Amino acid sequence: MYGNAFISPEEAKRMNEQVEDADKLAAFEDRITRGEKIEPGDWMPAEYRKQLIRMIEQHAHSEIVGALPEGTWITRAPNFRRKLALIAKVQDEIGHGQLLYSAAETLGKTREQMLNDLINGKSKYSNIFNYPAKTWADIAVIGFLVDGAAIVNQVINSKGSYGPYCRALERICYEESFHLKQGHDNVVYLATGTPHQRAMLQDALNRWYRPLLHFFGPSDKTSVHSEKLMKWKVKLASNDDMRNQFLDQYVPKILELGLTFPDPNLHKNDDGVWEFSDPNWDEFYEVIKGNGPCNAERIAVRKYAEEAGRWVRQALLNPSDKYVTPLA
Ligand code: FAQ
Repeated sequence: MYGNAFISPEEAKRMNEQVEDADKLAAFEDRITRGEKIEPGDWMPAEYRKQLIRMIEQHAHSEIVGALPEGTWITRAPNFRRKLALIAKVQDEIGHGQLLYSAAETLGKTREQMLNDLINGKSKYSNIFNYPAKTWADIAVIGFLVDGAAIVNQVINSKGSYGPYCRALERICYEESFHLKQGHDNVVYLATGTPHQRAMLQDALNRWYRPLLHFFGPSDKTSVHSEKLMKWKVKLASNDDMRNQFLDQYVPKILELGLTFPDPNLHKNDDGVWEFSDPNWDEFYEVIKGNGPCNAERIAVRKYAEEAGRWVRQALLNPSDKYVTPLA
């Protein structure tokens, strides 16, 4: 399926093979300095295209895999109102994946290629969705803090240089703000509930703290792509700056509920920068390599969805095909 792509994969390959012209590169960088948006048919360096595909594709995968930990709680939501809200949120996350795959397609990689790379383990997706949602309090923490972290990152990225990605992010951020409200409501409810509910929430916070620090990527000293991405205004803040903004906004909100973070060294220094204990970066690299607690399970679910949905895609593409049959 080739949906909204403006550039075919063949065209993108041809454009990448062109010798990079110094004048074109200078004109491109001038446009970025002036704050203009780059659009799909515009000339762009092959490396810019490659980086954007990598980043938007990873983001799209994160949305559809990110729906899985929460999705497992739809049948176990504690009441009808919470269930309705969770169903709507999970549906939104899948919709964000759709928007982002469409944005990545404009750069010349098809959705099929992206989904194949996801299920074959070639593409990455956010570390944070490789941890289990063990209790209902995990759903509260995901809704408040994972969505909160995603908003910090996405609001910043939405001011970037590539038009289709920024427009997708603007829409996504509106919806994420709603997710945040339901997550906050859920956190406050549990924090002000019975001792058991508070303990369950504290336990969830303890488990999500380190993956949340990892969420913004490795420190600026070890980040691989930041320099290039910031030069081309794909990223407008470094990983450490985004992490700091997140801690600035959310640590006080958790502390004011009388909850804690499992890190005695977490504090803001005199320069306004948050300091924390080493969040175990080895664990981060293992998780993004595919060795986290739930990587295999998440990919297995995506593989199943691809296989079980194949007949639907075939039926949509070839409605007259008599031989299209659902999986048994
Ligand atoms: N997870 O050089 P850098 C959401 C990789 S959406 C996994 O610093 P960069 C919504 C990175 O790819 C969440 N891998 O990378 C939701 C690279 O490896 P590579 C996703 C990570 O790109 C909420 C290597 O480490 N958001 O949550 C991670 O400059 C609730 C070196 O790193 C986005 O994707 C990570 N956390 O900066 C859904 C936003 N961090 O590719 C459901 C767009 C780094 O060379 C429920 N992305 N790596 O093999 C970005 O802003 C950037 O890509 C960063 C990383 C900031 C994530």
